[in-house]
Parts: sequence; C-alpha cells; structure tokens
Amino acid sequence: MAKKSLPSGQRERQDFPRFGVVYDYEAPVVDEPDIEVSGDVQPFKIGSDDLRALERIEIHTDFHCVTTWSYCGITWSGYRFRDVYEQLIQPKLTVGMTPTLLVFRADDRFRGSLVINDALADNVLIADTLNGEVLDTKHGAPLRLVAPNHYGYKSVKHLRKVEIYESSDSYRPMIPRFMEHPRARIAHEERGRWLPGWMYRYLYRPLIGSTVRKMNP
Ligand SMILES: Nc1nc2c(c(=O)[nH]1)N[C@H]1C(S)=C(S)[C@@H](COP(=O)(O)O)O[C@H]1N2
Ligand SMILES: [Mo]
Repeated sequence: MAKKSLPSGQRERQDFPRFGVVYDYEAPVVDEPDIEVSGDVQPFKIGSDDLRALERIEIHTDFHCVTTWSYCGITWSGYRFRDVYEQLIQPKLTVGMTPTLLVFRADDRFRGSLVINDALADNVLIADTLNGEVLDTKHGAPLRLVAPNHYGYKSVKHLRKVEIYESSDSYRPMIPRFMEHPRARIAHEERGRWLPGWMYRYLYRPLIGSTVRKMNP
C-alpha cells in the first residue's frame, strides 16, 4: 500500500495530544457560549442561538502543528466561519469598510490572526465537536476555530472574541514575531516569518516531548 503523504517536514503521531503555549487553563462549563465581535466595528455579541440558526457542517481533516507533529483523520463539526462572517458579522460593518485582518482571542489569553481571505476559506470552522463528542478542555471547549490549511497555532481554542480590522499594523502576535507567520499555510511551509520553513523544523522538534508531557500530565 502506498504510504500516506504528509506535508513537508511533518511526522505522524498516533495520539492527538493537548498542545500549545498556554497550559495552566481549565475551560469553565458554559452551556450557551457567545462570541464577542469588536475591532473596527461597534462591539456586539454572537449568541449560541445565532450560531444554531446557521447550517451545521462537518469536515474530515488532519491536524498539523508547526513543531512538526501531525495527527491524521479528525472529524470536526460546527459552523462554517464564512457563514458566521457573511450572515452575522458583515451586516454590522460600516458601508465601505474593508476588513483585512481578523484576530481571534481565547479565554486562556491566547490569540491568533488570519488574513480575511484565509478566514473565509470553505473549510474554516467554529467547531463545537471533535470526532462526534462535545469539545473538551483539552481540545478547545466550548468553541474553537479550526483552520485546516494552516499550522495549528491558527486554530484558536476556547474562542471568546473575534476582532475585525481594516489594517494589520497595530496587531501584536502573542508568540514571538519570528514564530508567527501572518498566513502560516502548511502547503507553503510558512512556519514562521523570517527563517525558511525547514529551519524551524529543527528548532521545534526537540521541544515536542517536553511540551506534550507538560500539557498532558
Ligand atoms: N486558546 C489556545 N489555542 C491554541 C493554543 C493555546 O495554547 N491556546 N495553542 C495552539 C497550538 S500551537 C496548537 S498546535 C493547537 C493544539 O491543539 P490541541 O491542543 O487541540 O492539540 O492549538 C492552538 N490553539
Ligand atoms: Mo502548535
């Protein structure tokens, strides 16, 4: 049988560990999570009922962390971010306003950004289930962004806020700048901003084991 091909520099693992930068966080149980929208728009909230009125979709995909581990064969379900944007956000924007950058903020203080066209891709989801189970703390309860074409750091867990900006000038990434690529497309190995993609593989690989142990005690 042909060997499954992974994106450049990625290695498959058999488990799907909790991973990331913030590890001392327990997601509170929230029955009806909402999402705040702000930035260059009058702030408002998207409620659980607003989300439920949208089409529920399911995607089958692999997950690729920038540190080079991949976990294959995941099913996420939730709401297509493009539907959220077109039906719930766009109508509130000032006419003539042209968003370029979206910032996603999490309850654990993590944040990530996507340029608008990447956020509106067909397979970007606000997910609330993983492999048929309600999302747990480990993988981003109660709602998480899932952006499968991008390295894991764009898939913000515990999503609380979406900020809409016309300019990306004032956005400060949470992770050090050289580790944050504005697009982070897996297909182009855009692991970070300044060094070539392959170079980050060697910087990051030694950190996987200790991070997995720290985050999955
Ligand atoms: N809120 C939040 N989202 C986050 C992170 C985090 O620390 N906090 N880490 C990111 C990174 S680097 C990765 S690889 C994935 C890991 O997702 P997982 O814990 O479901 O495996 O979450 C991303 N989203
Ligand atoms: Mo990651």
